[in-house]
Amino acid sequence: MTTRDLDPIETLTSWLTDARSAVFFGGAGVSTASGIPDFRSAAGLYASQQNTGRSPEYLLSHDCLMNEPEEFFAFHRTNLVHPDAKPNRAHTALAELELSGHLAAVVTQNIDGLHQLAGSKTVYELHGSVERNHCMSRAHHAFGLDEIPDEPLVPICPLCGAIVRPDVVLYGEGLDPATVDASIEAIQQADALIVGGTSLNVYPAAGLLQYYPAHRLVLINLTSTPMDSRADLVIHEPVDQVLGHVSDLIHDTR
Ligand code: CNA
Repeated sequence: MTTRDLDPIETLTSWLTDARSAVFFGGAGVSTASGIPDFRSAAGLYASQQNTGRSPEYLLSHDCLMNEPEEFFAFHRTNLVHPDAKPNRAHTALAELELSGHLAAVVTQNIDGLHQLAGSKTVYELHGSVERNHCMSRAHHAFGLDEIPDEPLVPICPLCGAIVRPDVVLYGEGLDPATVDASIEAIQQADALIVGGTSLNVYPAAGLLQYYPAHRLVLINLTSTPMDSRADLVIHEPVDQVLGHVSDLIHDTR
């Protein structure tokens, strides 16, 4: 039987069963089932910010942090920090696929730390993580999410008085070169690339897909993306359900 005879779930299952170095490249849609809104869905942050006169791009920018830190931290705390969120089936399925030797790495645009919480070991966080924070003095004092000074509205380092900011790549800031290099290497060596829960609108992150040389490019997203026409398999279904189903099929039959 060829993959032409299989439905999309069976095809993905067969490709991931064969895979020894697959990479998952994901975005905010991976965490919507954990109750964290994405940016561009109807229920996302862009729609909810529409009437406030301030774009999420500005409120999450380096300029906003420097010029209006109170606005920056109010938006960041309310919309991007979700300490009670739990991994969903997408996160746990990817951890299972890594453990069973099919998946080499998760490359994520997310900043929520849920892949690690689910048990994934090799996770490249292109946009950083709200779990890590540091003060903006040369001393670079580090704080976990639980340790960030609460007051005043703008968190201040108790050791040196500088602002404590999240280790998140803001609009107007560059990506960490070591994380980009490691992501490119994993993508170049992948025997399947599964892209899920991302609109592929944010650059340079989305541009990393161009480094994938092989076939077996899979897109799992509720809505269409600019890469759909280049993919070998497109599934417009919830990524948590698709990956959960595929992981069940692979791990129940081993
Ligand atoms: P985006 O532009 O909001 O796109 C999300 C995509 O996911 C959309 O195309 C949706 O249709 C799709 N989607 C939503 N739910 C599901 C689902 N259950 N199954 C399948 N598809 C779904 O977000 P991107 O990640 O593409 O944009 C990158 C930004 C978003 C990064 O800078 C992130 O830091 C930022 N972000 C991250 C989080 C997080 O860490 N959880 C939350 C919100 C935004």
